[in-house]
Amino acid sequence: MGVIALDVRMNDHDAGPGGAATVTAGAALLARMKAVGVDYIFANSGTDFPPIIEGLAEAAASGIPVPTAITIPHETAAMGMAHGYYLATGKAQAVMAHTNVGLANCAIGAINAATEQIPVLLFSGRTPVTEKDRFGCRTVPIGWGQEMRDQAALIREASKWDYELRFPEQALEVVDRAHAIATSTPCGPVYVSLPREVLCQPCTADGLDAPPLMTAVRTAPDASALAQAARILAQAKRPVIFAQRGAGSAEGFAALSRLAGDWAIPVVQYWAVQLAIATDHAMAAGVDPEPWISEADAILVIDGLAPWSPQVHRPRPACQIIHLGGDPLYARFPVRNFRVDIALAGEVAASIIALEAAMRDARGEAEPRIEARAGEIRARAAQMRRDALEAAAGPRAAGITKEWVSLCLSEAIAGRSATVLSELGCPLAPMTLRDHGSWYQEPHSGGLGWSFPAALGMQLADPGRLVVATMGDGSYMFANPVACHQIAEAAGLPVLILVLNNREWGAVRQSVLGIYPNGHAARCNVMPLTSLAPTPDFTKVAEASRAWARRVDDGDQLGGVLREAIGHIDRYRTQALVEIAIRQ
Ligand SMILES: Cc1ncc(C[n+]2csc(CCOP(=O)(O)OP(=O)(O)O)c2C)c(N)n1
Ligand SMILES: [Mg+2]
Repeated sequence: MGVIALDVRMNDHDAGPGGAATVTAGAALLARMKAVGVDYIFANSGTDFPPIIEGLAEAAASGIPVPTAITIPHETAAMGMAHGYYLATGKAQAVMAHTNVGLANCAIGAINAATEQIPVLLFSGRTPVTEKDRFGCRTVPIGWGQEMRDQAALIREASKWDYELRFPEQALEVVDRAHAIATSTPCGPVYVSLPREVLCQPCTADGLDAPPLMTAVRTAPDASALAQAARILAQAKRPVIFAQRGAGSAEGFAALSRLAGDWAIPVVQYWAVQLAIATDHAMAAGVDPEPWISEADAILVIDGLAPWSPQVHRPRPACQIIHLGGDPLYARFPVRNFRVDIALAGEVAASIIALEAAMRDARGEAEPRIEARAGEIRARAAQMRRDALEAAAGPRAAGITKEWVSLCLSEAIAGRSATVLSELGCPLAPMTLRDHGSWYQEPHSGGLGWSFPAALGMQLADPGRLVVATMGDGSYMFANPVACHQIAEAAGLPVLILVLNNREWGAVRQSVLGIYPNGHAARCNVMPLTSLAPTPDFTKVAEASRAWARRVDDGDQLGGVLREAIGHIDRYRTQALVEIAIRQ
């Protein structure tokens, strides 16, 4: 880390004890974020921000390195961008919001981040406590209107740790502690509230670029649990893997591919929010726990909050169940009673790699069992894949299906390094995706409005990559699309947005049919509380921010339009949107 060049003013106001160089606590906070590795602050400012904005200008004027601060016109988008940026880079970013009201708008993003173990450094201002006679005191009525008894309570359930900055000299330590806690296994968001008077005060400029005070905690599975898990999987006749949140990294992804292939263990990606194995891998066993779960004598769950549905899927009583992940018991959640015979608690990728190594010793002895099942599993997995592709390509007389969009999109992006996000958008089964980081689905917390801003964050992290966010019409509207298109244009982020428009909240309608298949609601012409008709012309929403936009009603034209959209992105590096009429 280089020495920060500080152009520090040594006057009465700026001088600390003994005349030491000082900066405002606001500037110190920003500088410290850069020092711990934060690249971006996704900020939505307000009257609590003068010391932050002044701090940014102070840093720029003084040559103090600080993260790039971007104006984000809605907090949901700020949280989603921090989420997406982390998925693309593994680096925690910061969100700064305006007092309690901005924080309230961050809550859905914090819930999503907490559920998916995404570290985010979340800050919001705190309305001034003092009413007069102090620098930074209340000056406008909202100083009173935005006061809360316990501001952090707004998101405390979703944050791993929270704190309110009390003194300016705490700025450095608080950022270090926030970052270390957020990025410790299992990761998650943290929150710091920032009273305006404190941010306005000077603090020492010493040590702004010193190494972090504390390091994040990374855990690895207990050696005996690892040996036991390896033995169970090696000795099993019908082992199966359930992977829900990917394999942790490109190395973890490669290790899982080898492990599944070498040991002939099918990998089920039920309700997967990240890709763990190529969809056309010989051991990719589709997205349905059946028939695998009822046959299994050993199950390895990799980072799965809800790896199957206990109401529907029943592992055999004698089946041994191993859970691997940052927190295999998911202690944040009051109720989660999947059986855990063995817990492999630790970083996902490192744990998979360690498990693969631990299984190597038992290989020779396991050979006959592997031989016995390999061909049969390969044939069944291949048949499942053929069925999924055939069904997706099937008749479309009643209109375009989401599966058809998956198929067309897969073909349009084939051979490119691309990431597809789906928020009630393209289903995974018919997609052909082969790499770590090529697929993300909405978090299991389901706070909608996630995929568009997450795509923006990913694109910011990796400008050359093709990032495609596919989402339902409802999900698109939840994302505050006007704000998201503004960001895409302002920040030059050439994302491709596919809006799968069925003019309804189809998932809500389906859940009513699931519980009351023959009820009154099922017999209604228009089911209450599910229709979004008439939907706006979404291409015009995008065009308002000068995006390339088309609408597709005929499924046969979809492939061509997608290629045109990608061609536009390649050539002009600006955003594109395709609205696709989907059947209900
Ligand atoms: C913030 C938020 N509000 C409400 C919901 C409840 N909800 C779950 S799915 C859904 C409908 C999604 O509609 P759309 O994106 O159009 O997808 P479709 O089901 O129609 O394919 C709703 C409203 C939610 N998950 N998140
Ligand atoms: Mg819809």
